[in-house]
Amino acid sequence: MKNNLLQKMKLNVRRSAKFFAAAFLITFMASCEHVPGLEDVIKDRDKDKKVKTYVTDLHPLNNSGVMGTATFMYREGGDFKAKVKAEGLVPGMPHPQHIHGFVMENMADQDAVCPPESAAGSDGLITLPDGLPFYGPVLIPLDDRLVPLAVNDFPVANPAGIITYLETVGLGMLVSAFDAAMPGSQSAKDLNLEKRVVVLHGAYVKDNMIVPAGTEGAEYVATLPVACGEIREVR
Ligand SMILES: [Cu+2]
Repeated sequence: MKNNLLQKMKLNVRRSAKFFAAAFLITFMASCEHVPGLEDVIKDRDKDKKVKTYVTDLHPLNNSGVMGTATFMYREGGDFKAKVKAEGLVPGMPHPQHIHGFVMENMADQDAVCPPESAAGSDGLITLPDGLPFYGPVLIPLDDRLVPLAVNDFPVANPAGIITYLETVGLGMLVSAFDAAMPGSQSAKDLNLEKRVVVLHGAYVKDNMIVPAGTEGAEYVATLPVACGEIREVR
């Protein structure tokens, strides 16, 4: 009995809601010449999908002197843009750069951080593996394509040692690729950029120290971390 009554009430509410909607529409159409077209509706909808912006300041690792900034922007249904501007790099050499972080079910909340100086082994250098417990593995290579998440071409520093990198990919493509590679659920939230770091790599090394290009006996170590920054959201 009670259930029946409840259902009737619900039905009535629904009916009156429909009635009001119809009445409103008729009044609205009668009182206003401009009926919102599809374009207006799309514009309004897109306004709701705010642009998310993330930034980080890149600080030197291993006394590299490399400094810079990285910016990421995306909007649901739109593009994902990655920008890196950095200086103090080796002119004419490719510099691998990645978004690093932890994506493991039981470590989902682990924040990636930049390695402290104490992360350096007995050789005094923070190598790629020395930093892994802090910044985690590579999640997204900031290369010339972004998707697929395979390593393609990385930016080469200009003669002044500056990298200016800008790459764009559809957010949907990036999220799909990201989720295919990690346990995810096809949502931009899974990128969790505020829990990630950006790491730039590549320097000449001799006697466990970064040295200028052209130093005799120096070897270019493309994996050596030279700058790092923890990503934060700009609200
Ligand atoms: Cu990296």
